Amino acid sequence: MLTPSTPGPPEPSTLGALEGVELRRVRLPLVAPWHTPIGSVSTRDALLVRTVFAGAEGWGECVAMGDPGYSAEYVEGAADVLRRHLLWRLGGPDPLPAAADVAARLAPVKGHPMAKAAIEAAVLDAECRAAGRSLAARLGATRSRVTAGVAVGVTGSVAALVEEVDRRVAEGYRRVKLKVRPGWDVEPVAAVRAAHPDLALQVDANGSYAAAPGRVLALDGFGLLLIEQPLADDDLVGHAELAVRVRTPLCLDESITSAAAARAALALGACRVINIKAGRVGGYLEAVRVHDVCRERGVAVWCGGMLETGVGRAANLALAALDAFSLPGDLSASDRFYAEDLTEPIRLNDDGTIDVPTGPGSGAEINPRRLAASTVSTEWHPLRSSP
Ligand code: SMG
Ligand code: MG
Repeated sequence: MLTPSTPGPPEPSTLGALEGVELRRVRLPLVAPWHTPIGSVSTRDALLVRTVFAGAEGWGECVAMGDPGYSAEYVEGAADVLRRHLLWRLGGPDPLPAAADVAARLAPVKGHPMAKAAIEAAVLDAECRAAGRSLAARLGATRSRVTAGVAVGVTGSVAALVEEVDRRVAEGYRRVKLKVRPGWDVEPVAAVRAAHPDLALQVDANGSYAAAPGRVLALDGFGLLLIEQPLADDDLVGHAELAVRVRTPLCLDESITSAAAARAALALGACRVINIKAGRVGGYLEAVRVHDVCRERGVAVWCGGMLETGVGRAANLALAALDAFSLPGDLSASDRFYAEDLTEPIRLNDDGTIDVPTGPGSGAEINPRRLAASTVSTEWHPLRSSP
């Protein structure tokens, strides 16, 4: 049996006390509007968390979207729960010992995994930077580069979709994910498959077949790698019933909110593949636990994306470098969504891979000019108790 990957031991603390946390709202225009079964986005309204310790600082990105369409969280709500209920739990007379303790400190607050994950990411980043160690090494990564994947939204016409897929393939992407919903499925998927017979192709429905599970069967004949989240988040039994009617593996995204949820889904036969997003499961450390559950069971996983800026994208690359991430993730280059990222741009290699950052922490190098130009607001929350 495979042994679970063990993240490295906690670093000896050169961090010092947590002085405070900055919440920073940024807005980045997308290179083109992004249309999905759950809404459209033309500007990424994101929330960054900066933890400032006496000895180091770190950044995390909250992946909540502007609207509560993907999950219950949304960026303004995440900022609110951070300021009212989460941040103070890291301060006070009993200083936070390490990133591994963040989840337990925040556990009295139910839900809000994306807000919690952003704090944990920022503490992990600071901890790794203080130790001169990469997040990838801290999480137990085994690869130095990962195969990229690109997600293509719902477009105005089938011809426009095929044109976009042609362009992505020409850019060097070897795996493409299409967004589908009832009415935008068989015809576009058939057209892309006809134009690219050998392309690694998969689809994501964001739960849009909940009212018509039988319609998913029409997607079974296109040699897809997987069909992602056809039914509602909480419908594990419905997914299990559908899974025995289709040959294409079902993959769950929204339904997998923790390692326990992953165990339940796999025990029920609700999916054969899992999309892991650190934000959705409450942090990178829980994401590693989801990975370990899948690894023990021989289940394929891949790293999802939430239109992250370079801050979150770099951390996702570290996660995707763990060994059970056997399928390409929604890990594209910075320029897939942003003409100018907040960080040094993440680039696609000629062979369709992206390098896993090796620098300290997440490896993201924030460009101060770009950060300042994208910032909408900042707030400082001091946490150090007076001596
Ligand atoms: O970052 O490449 C990306 C986006 C990938 O499709 C993507 N994400 O359900 O997997 C998903 C969506 C969620 C974000 S759109 C609201
Ligand atoms: Mg998805």
